[in-house]
Amino acid sequence: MSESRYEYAKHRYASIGVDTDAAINALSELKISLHCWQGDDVGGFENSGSLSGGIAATGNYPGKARNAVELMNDIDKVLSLVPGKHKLNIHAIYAITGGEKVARNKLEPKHFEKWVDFAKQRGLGLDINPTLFSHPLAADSLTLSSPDEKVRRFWIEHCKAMRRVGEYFGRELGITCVNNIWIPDGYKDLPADRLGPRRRLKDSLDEIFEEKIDKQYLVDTVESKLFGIGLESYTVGSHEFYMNYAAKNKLICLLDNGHFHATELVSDKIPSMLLFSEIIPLHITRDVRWDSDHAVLFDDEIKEIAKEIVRCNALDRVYLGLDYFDASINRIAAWVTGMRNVQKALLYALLMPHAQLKQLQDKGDFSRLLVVSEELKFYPFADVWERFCSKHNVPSSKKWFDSVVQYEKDVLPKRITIKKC
Ligand code: RNT
Ligand code: ZN
Repeated sequence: MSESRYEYAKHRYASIGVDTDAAINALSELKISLHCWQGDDVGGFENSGSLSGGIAATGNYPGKARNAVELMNDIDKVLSLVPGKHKLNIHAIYAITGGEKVARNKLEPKHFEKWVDFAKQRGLGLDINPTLFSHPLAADSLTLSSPDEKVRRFWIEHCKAMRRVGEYFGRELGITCVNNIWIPDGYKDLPADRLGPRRRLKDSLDEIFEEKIDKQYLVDTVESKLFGIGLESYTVGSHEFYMNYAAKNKLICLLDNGHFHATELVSDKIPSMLLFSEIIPLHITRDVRWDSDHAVLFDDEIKEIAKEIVRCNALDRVYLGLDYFDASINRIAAWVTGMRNVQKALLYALLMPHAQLKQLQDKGDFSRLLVVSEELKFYPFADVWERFCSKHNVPSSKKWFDSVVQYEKDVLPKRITIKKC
């Protein structure tokens, strides 16, 4: 990109009191947790059958990663096209056990050593999730709230085991690991008892979090949901359940913006949550009519989420993570699009004169607030984005996609036979 375009943009933004260099520097510091599960449609390496738990990856685009080596190669490709240094989000089903079958309640740090090596070599942080779906003991979509004590116990043990894996990630990498618990538990039809399952979930969580782990290494989060496919009438881990549980137990609520009513916006929840919680972790997705898990766009809601983070001065209090799994398009393109769009939204928000806009609101000058906000949309944002990409030596605009197309031609067609990890 020509220097003069950036210089012009810098000048335009400076005229409204915005420092583009400072915005680029602030964005360069922000880590996004890249979800490993976009690479193989939440398959994992257990070969335990199909995805279950009220979630679904739709599409059958060729070339999905079939083992750890392929998934790691794809992640490298993604990281080469995304500016900055980030984190990688791993699910328990991505344990690398060298062919040995290890029950989920018996997983140990050693089963994730290869991920730690991978992260160390690339300067990444790691996050972790227990996997409470796609398993025979979750076949009826009841795990931590199951009335079957054997089933409940298995999942409690699994969650405990994964907290230890998370602690190991934090210790080894010197970057705090976020351990997020999401369960599918719920019912398709109207339940006869809404309290019982929630009471059992509460008891399970109490047990899981009994072991105190240094917050420097591990931060525990709980993720609510509204409904799942086949679980439309009742979700045990609702937002109210987890907000209250987290508040009472000094835990953290994770907000997935695909997990609320269609007109309910996570952007509006952020400032409220920030008043009561030190940290807000996010699963950023695009919900199209339901929790559809489409790749994130540079759309109004993602911009609004970014604005709230920036204007609440909470860049260091919000953990950004992606969560979608689109199998209908090139999976690497889906990954990169989402990562870059989150960064674009943050840059967009960093390039706004928030103090002035707040003043207009407080003065009641809503005409000017409206006009200035609309004018801002035509500032040369794209030139600042190009500068950010070139600073981090990653291709800007459509050039990154050319390189994905090349990778698709060179690498993906070889993935025809089943290989073991
Ligand atoms: C499901 C939740 C959950 C999962 C991942 C794979 O609705 O959003 O976060 O998507 O754990
Ligand atoms: Zn999620």
